[in-house]
Amino acid sequence: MFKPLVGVHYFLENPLKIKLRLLSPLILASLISFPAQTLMARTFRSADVHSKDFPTNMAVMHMGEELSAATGGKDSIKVFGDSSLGSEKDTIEQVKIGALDMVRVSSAAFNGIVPESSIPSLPFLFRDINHLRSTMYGAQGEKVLAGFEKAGFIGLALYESGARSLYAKKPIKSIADTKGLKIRVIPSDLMVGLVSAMGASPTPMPFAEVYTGLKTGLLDAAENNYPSYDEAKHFESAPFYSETMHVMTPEVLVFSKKIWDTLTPQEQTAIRAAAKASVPYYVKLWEAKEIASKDAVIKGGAKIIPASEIDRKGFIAAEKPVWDKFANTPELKALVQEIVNAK
Ligand code: BDP
Repeated sequence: MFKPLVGVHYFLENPLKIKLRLLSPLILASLISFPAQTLMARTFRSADVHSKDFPTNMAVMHMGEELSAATGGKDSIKVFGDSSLGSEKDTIEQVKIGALDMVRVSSAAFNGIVPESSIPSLPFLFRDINHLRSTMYGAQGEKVLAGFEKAGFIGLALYESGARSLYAKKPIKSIADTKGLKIRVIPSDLMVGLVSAMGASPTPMPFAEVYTGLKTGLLDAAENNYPSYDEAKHFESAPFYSETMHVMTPEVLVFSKKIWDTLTPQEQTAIRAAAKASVPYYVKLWEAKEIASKDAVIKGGAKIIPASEIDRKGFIAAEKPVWDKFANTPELKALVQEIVNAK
C-alpha cells in the first residue's frame, strides 16, 4: 500500500522553509545579519474552517492579490481551508503565539478573548442587513476591530455573515419548541448564554464536528446561516430550518500582533488597505451565496419555516438578559447604544 512520506505535507505547506533549506549556510548567515523584512518575500498563512471556494476564503485570496500588487510581489497570502490547521480555537491560539500569521473566524470565537467582539453577537441587535452594514462597516465596526489589539491581535476586517437561525430534526416556531433540545453552539460564553436563555441545552463544539454530532443524535439541533448549513450538509440530519434569525454575528479577519510588529510600516499599511479592499468583493460573493445555498438546501430536502411563522417577540423577550450580561461596562453599553441609535 502507498504510504505517504510524513515530510511531504510539511514541505508542501511550508514553502518558506523549503527555500531556507535550499540556501547555503553562508547565504543564510548573511541574510540573518540584515533585517529580514527588507529582503525576504513573505507568504502569510491564513486559516479558515470553510472550503477554498467559500466567500470568506475567496475574499482573503483576493486580499492576497491586492497585497502582492501593492508590494511588487513581495508579500502574498496562502489560505488553508477546511479546518486543515485546526478548529477556530486552535488557530486563534496559533495566531496569538505567532505560529500562524492570520485567521478568518466567526467573531463569536473571540467572545471570551475580546469583550468588544460580543457586541455584534447580541441577539436581535441588528434590525436588518442594512443596519449591520451601516454600523459594522463604519465607526462601530472600527471600535470592535480596535478591541482586538489589547488581546494580541490586529483586527483587519469584519465581513457580514447574514443571520443565524436554528435548525433541528423538528420544526421550531416558538421558544416552547426549543425546551430541552441539545443545540450545538460555537464555543463562546455568549452563545452558551443565548441558547440557555431559550430553555435549551447548549453544546459547544468546533464546526467540523457538527455534521457527525447531528448524524449520531448527540445533537438535536444547531444554528447557522444558509451557506454554512448548506456547505457542511447539516440539512441531511437536521432538515427543519426555522428562520429565527436570532443573531447576525459577523466574521472577522485578524493578523498576529507578534508577527505584525516585525513588519515595516509600509507593509502594515498595504495589509490594512488590501483587507479593506476585500470587503466589497466579499459582500457581492456573499449575497449570491446566500441565495444559492437556500435553493440548494431546499433541493436537498430541507423544509424552511419562514420568519413570518416564528414567534419573534417571544424569542426577543427571552434574550434580553444576554444583553445585560455581555454589554457589561460603560464603554460596551455606549457601543451598543450607538449601534441601536444608528440608521
Ligand atoms: C459559520 C462561520 C464559521 C464558524 C461556523 C460555526 O463562518 O466561522 O466556524 O459558522 O458555526 O457561519 O462554527
